[in-house]
Amino acid sequence: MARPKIALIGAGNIGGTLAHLAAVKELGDVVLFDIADGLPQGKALDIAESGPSEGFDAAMSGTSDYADIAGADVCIVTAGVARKPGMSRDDLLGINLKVMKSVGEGIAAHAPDAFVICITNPLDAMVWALREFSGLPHNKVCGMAGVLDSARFAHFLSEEFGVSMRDVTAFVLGGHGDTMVPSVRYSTVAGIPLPDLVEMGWTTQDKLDAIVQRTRDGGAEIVGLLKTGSAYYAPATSAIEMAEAYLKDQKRVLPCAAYCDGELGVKGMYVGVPTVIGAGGVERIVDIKLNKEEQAGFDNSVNAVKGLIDACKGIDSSLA
Ligand code: A3D
Repeated sequence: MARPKIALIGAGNIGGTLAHLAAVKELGDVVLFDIADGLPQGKALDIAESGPSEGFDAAMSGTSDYADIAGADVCIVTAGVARKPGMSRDDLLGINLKVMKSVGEGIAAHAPDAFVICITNPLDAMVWALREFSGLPHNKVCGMAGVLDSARFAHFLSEEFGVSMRDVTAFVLGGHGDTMVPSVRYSTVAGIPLPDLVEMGWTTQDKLDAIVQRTRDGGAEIVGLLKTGSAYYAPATSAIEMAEAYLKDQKRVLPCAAYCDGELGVKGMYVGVPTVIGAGGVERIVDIKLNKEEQAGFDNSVNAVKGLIDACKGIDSSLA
């Protein structure tokens, strides 16, 4: 059987890291696409030259021609611009919307059967626009944010409790912005919910509240430290987890920006929800019941995403 083909649209910080991870994990042959002259070719060659030491079998190539992504099984989209200090994700909307148009058309023309994972910010609005521009089925287009936000939450929790990250299950839903909803009730250590751990004296409510806020600010914390761009190692790892779930039909239960058609009370838009990812793409949305407080936070987040989608419609009349 031929190796799967993975097209990475955008060969910047996340794109390059995605290519390296995909190669090392032998997920398939990788095509890096970017409009920057020489960048995708240079990164592809550099990674290919790490093959003999690492011992992976995966062909790497770089291109600025959409024809070269033909027949891709997975497309991961990072094309666009990233945040600099002082910018919110929403500040990127105007520029990245235009990029989503060209990327959506490129994927539709050359890789219409691919499973598409969008990472470009502002995530929930960009994945919606990318789906609209590409015309691909909703279950084959999704956004990566929840896996990353949950990983950040899990990392902070494992540090606080002094336990292995493998035993922490953290869960963040809603839009990928300041309004995201880290769910304390659905996050556990080896199945023990966080509120029980507060009662057991493992941490205090104040410390837990601070961790929830640090999770919401997780992207900004890294932007503030790097000063020249945003996070890329953990975002790339998160998207690779989703791509692997699709390519290996793992039926992973992962939070991602998925198209909701009534689930969790959301209709006709993308927002972070728990999903099952397998060979069918986003095969299912886990329609969990939220309590009053969680629902209020989630609704607030959904409204923020709605505002961004309306802004997209205002900028590009073909979306209205
Ligand atoms: P960066 O290193 O700037 O890479 C972006 C690449 O996109 C550059 O190499 C550009 O040349 C390329 N590009 C620009 N326009 C086009 C185009 N029309 N077609 C093809 N390529 C193009 O950024 P990055 O890799 O650090 O981040 C990429 C995106 O991911 C940004 O929008 C970030 O805000 C976003 N991001 C999202 C998350 C989430 O959790 C959702 C996390 C971190 C970053």
